Amino acid sequence: MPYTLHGSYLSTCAARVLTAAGTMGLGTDLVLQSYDFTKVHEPEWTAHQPFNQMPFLVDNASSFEIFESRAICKYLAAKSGSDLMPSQADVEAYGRFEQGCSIEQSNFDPAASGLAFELVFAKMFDLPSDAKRVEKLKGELTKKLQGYERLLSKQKFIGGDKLTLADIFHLPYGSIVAQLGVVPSLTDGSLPHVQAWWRTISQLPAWKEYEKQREASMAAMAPWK
Ligand SMILES: N[C@@H](CCC(=O)N[C@@H](CS)C(=O)NCC(=O)O)C(=O)O
Repeated sequence: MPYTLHGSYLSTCAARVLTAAGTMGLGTDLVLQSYDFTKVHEPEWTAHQPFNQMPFLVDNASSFEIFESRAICKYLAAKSGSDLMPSQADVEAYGRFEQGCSIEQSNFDPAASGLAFELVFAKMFDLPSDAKRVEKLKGELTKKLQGYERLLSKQKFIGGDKLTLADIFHLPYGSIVAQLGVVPSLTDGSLPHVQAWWRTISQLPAWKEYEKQREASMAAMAPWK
């Protein structure tokens, strides 16, 4: 197998990599080696990912290792020549792509991942949830989506007029926020360009496949349900 991703189906960051790899057509080249979350605290894990987080990727041909889900996706795209990441030779397309990646990381992820933590993961890990923070994050993400609407009225996707990794990066936390319905403007049509964009990316076959695999994996570990 060319690539091994060490993580879990329950890891949103592993989901990002699995969806990107599937969309690049690398689905069968990459296998997920699944672990319990407690594993990230063991020295055996921090030798590969020093920040006690999953996932990390091993390129089995070279034994090269890389962590940080977005960097893993870009590594896979560079190696496979995928058009989900424009070539640096096309400087404008590449610039728009990097702009899109930064938009996701600075304007979407902080609020969306915070909401996912407060409303889903805190419960899952028996941690307290902060209702005041939830309200604050809802307001922040709602405001950010107005910026998304302005951007998406000028270009079809976050990184330009074509689907790129920048769009895929939104899926794991965006889908949690969408399912919870806590930021209605993502899906209710009040921001029509955002709604159309979200509908397109959340229907990507590799994302649907990931969701199926996650369900199967959760069913296999009944205590998580
Ligand atoms: N920026 C990192 C974040 C990784 C991360 O937060 N991983 C979570 C799972 S999605 C984790 O391993 N958490 C373990 C813990 O907090 O104990 C990435 O994108 O890979």
